[in-house]
Amino acid sequence: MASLNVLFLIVLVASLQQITTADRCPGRWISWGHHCYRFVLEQMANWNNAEHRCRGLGLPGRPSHLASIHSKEEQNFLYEVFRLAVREVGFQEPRRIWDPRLFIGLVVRQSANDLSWSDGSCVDYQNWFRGNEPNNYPQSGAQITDGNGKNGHWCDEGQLNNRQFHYVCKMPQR
Ligand SMILES: [Ca+2]
Repeated sequence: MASLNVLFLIVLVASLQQITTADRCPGRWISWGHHCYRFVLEQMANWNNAEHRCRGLGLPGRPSHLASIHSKEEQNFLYEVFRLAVREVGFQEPRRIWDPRLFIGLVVRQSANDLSWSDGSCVDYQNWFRGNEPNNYPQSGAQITDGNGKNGHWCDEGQLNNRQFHYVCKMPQR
């Protein structure tokens, strides 16, 4: 039931924002800008497996990866959907409800300045939590975070095959 509630919420958010999902995105994907986004809140995975599962959701000519973020507007959209899912529906992760996280496609390679998105796009926007993030490289995956006053800012966790979180995939619209 939890995943059904989450799905209902995403559809509700999409309709509230007057987002059209009719043609350009498959079911369970939300259209925003020129891309489709799939919030995977019904399961968790480590960063490597999340990226692998996102790739498996792609369509011919429309590669899917963990989401890359290139503007404050795109960040706000992703965080708003995640925030509503966490606070309004209730999460299936009670032990970490205070600090829910959503994997995105950013990897911190060898240093805080050595960043890459899994979809190969350029790193032209960052939204790290103030102070000391990222701080778990090398080879750490970034998450959108909600708890502890983080308000959607990004944190990293090492390593890519370790911690499991929910995640969000992104692919081009048709
Ligand atoms: Ca960190």
